[in-house]
Parts: sequence; structure tokens; C-alpha cells
Amino acid sequence: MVNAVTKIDQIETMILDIPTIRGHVLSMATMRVQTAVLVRMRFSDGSEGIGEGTTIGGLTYGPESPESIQSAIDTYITPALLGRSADDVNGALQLVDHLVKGNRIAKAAVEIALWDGLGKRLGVSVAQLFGGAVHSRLPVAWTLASGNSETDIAEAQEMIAARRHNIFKLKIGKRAVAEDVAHVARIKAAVGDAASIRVDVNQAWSLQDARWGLRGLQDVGCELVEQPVRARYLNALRELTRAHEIAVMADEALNGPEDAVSIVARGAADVFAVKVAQSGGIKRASEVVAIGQAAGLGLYAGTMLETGLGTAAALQLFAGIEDLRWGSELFGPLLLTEDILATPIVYRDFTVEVPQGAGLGVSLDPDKIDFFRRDRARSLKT
Ligand code: MUC
Ligand code: MG
Repeated sequence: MVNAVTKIDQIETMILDIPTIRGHVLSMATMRVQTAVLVRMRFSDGSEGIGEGTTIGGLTYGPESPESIQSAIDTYITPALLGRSADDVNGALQLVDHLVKGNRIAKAAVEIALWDGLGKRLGVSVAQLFGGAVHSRLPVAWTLASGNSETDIAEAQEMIAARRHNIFKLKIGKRAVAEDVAHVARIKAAVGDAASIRVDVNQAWSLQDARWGLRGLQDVGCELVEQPVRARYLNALRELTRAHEIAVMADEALNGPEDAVSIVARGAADVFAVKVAQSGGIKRASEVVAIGQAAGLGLYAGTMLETGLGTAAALQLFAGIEDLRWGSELFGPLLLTEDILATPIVYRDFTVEVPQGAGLGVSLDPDKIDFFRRDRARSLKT
């Protein structure tokens, strides 16, 4: 008997709008809702794969929006993949890269669903598909971004007492540099040696601001500054990386392996914030990791504040990376009022656990999906 090849039969996309537990104040936007784009893929043998491609703050963070992610998948990626072999993930990635330029987050959502489906059919985790996990849990940061120093201090102290987080990333860049440095100093003084304090400027500073800012941040005990200036200003990032001991991390500047090569070639960062979505999927993110490792840079597992689904995809990759010197910020589900997974990801003892089981190791809660789907919400209103 000839074994029939399993095919990609159907790719469904959906947009979910999920409220955040508090306003999340970033230099370019305040988030009260996170909008996730999910992909559900159905294969000819009855198996399924799920994926997520999520961005932050509409179009304020980067060039893809939730709506553009959905439309890139529905209009360009899905027609190219329907009927292809479900197991040929590399072939699918090459074809999509040929047909669709950019749109990395859309590609990531589809790619994650392909790996999930393949892992489930083979009965192995995605981490195993990538060579096997060397960690069962990862250190996990929390972002303090209420917009108020006293609220942030109370939040940090609660997290430390609950043993949930002892690494904090502060979102700054909205106020004057001196005010931001004073805000960071207050939080560092309040937590002392009990926590590591880092900041993310989300590209808000000019080079001049950043020269003062990095000196001030370093003096108050901040360990790392993420994307202080615009993503394209690699010369400015290089100058800042060379001029200060505080670690400089590339985030918005790092969109896949080609950017990783440019940053290494220019000496424009000490650390890579590796994001699955921004890299174009798990495989491309693993290539970014390899370039960072080969160049001796520090690695950090970044987030686009995904639901548990996108978070699980990142955990599957980073579980296999031995030296994740700066830990992770894979806390996305905790910022949302509701988890959309049937079994939530576990956070304890300052770590996040890697989900076990085939594929991504997670499944969706259908009632939650129905509740948060934008198309269902609209039809209820009309
Ligand atoms: C970013 O720019 O890194 C990650 C954590 C967080 O609070 O916001 C994001 C985005
Ligand atoms: Mg960032």
C-alpha cells in the first residue's frame, strides 16, 4: 500500500482582542487591549496545527498591523500553501519567502502552525524537532509600565514576594531623559539587589538624548538598555555600545538573520532580543540565535506580548538554547485578563515552564477563542 502524503487542507486566521490587566505604557503607545492573530491549520489526515503572529500597539511598534498580518496570510500565503505536503516545512518556508517579501510576523504565524502540526503527527515536541530541549524552565522578566513610579514599585515588590519575577524591564522614553533616569533610580533603590533592572526605550531617544541617558542609567545601577534609538541608526547603536559598560540590546533593529549579520558586522549591540515573530518564525529565530552565538553576543528571549500560544512557540525554541545569558521576557499571557489556552503556561520560582507534549505542547480553549474573536464580537453587536 502506498502511504498518502498528508496535505495542507485549510488555513484559518482570526483576530482576537483581549484586554490587558492594566494600561501598558510604552514610549509610542498605551496598550489597554492586546490584539493577537491566530492561525488554525487543518491537514488531510485530520491533524491540526496552531500558530500566532502578534504585534504591539497597532502600527506604532513596527510595519505590520494585526489586519495586515491577517490579510497577508489570507491573500498571499494561504493560496500558495493549500494542497502542499504538510510535512515539508522547509519547502513551505522557501516558497513563502520567494512569494512574500517582509511580512515576517505573518510568516511566523503560519510557520509555527506547520511545526505544531508536524510535531503532533510525529508525537514529539517542537523543541525535539529542533534538536531537543536542554532546559525545562527559563528565567522570566516582567515589564513595569504602569506609567507611575509608585505603582511600579508596588508591582515589583509584589512580584518579588510572590517569587514570580526578579528581573524587571522598565518602559521609558516618553518623558524627558532626566525624569526617566530618576524614575529608574527610584525603582532600583526600592528593590536593591533583590532584582535586576533593565529598560526599553522603544527607539524614542535621539543620539544626544541617549548619550546622557545611558550614562545616567549606568550610574543608577540599570544593567541593560534596549533599543535606545531608531532601529535604522546602527552607527548610533555602535557608538553607544562602545562608549558605555551598560549592555545595549537590539530589538526593533533585529528583524531576522540578515539584520543579525548587519548588527554583528557593525558592532551595534551587546545583546540580541530574539523574537520569534519579528524574526519570521521559529526557524529564522534559530538562525538569529546562531549568528548571535557565533559573534559572542548575549541572548535574550523577547516577546511581542503574545498569548500563551505564541509564548509556547518561543519556549519550544529557547528550551534548546544553552546559554540564554539575559533570560527571557516570555510573560505575555500574564498581561492579559484571560488566558486562551486550555491549560495555562506555569510561572513559578522566577521562571516560566516549557510546556510538555507533542507540537507546541498547548491547546486552545474554544470558548475563550469564541469570546475574544473580533468577527464574532462584531456579529453580536449587529
Ligand atoms: C518590546 O519592545 O520589547 C516586550 C515586553 C513588553 O512589555 O513590551 C514588549 C515590546
Ligand atoms: Mg523592545
